[in-house]
Amino acid sequence: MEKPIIGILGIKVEKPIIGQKVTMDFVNENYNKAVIAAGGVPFLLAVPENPYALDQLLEICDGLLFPGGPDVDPKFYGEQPHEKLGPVHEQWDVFWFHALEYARSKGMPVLGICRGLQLVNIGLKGDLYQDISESGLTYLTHCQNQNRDYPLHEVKSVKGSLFNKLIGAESVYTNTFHHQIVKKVGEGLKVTGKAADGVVEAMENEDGSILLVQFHPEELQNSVPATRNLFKHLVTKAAEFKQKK
Ligand SMILES: [Mn+2]
Repeated sequence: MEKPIIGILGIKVEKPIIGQKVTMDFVNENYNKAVIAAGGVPFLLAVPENPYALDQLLEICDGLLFPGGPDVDPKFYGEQPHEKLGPVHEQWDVFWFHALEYARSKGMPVLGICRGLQLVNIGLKGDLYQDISESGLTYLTHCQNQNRDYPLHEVKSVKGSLFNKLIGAESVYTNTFHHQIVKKVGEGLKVTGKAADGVVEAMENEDGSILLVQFHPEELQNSVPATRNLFKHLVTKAAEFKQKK
């Protein structure tokens, strides 16, 4: 059987090439590696100028991965920018929201990581604290100085949840690279993993077609092998979706 295709939502980076700035469509290679290791075929969905022009590409996909990246523009949850808001890119957000709507309309499975968790939560009518300092839940660091594969803080899972099943334990140590956190949980989502200070670290929907984590499993594939199961779950769901297409 052919492997399922996992569309990975892209962002853009600027790099100097022979002395001139060039804008490039970008995905961290560790997402590609993790999808391949899980048995999927990764496919970069580069942000197009017209966010609605690429449905033919979305049709090719069997699952979507919403990776990490910059903050989401707070206008999408009805807020003005907080002083600690990072750089935002409305065009990228609109494309990602459109891809999410497309996936939801077809029942295509979704894995959201960091920015991906945050954007999917907003897309499902949740919102965020624009900076963790707004929340009053500040006694742990959520932006580590350690290497990206270093598991720094604990995430406790909810018994009986998909997240609990996938990590195969009551809790798991993860990395942490975020300054924004979930405030209102989106419709149809439940919180299934939390840090010791109460910060939301994992969410999922009823049938497991949406799985969201605030940490970065793509960087933990070797240091915390249980995180491989998050990608395996996406690929398994995508294979089911592909068969029913
Ligand atoms: Mn964290």
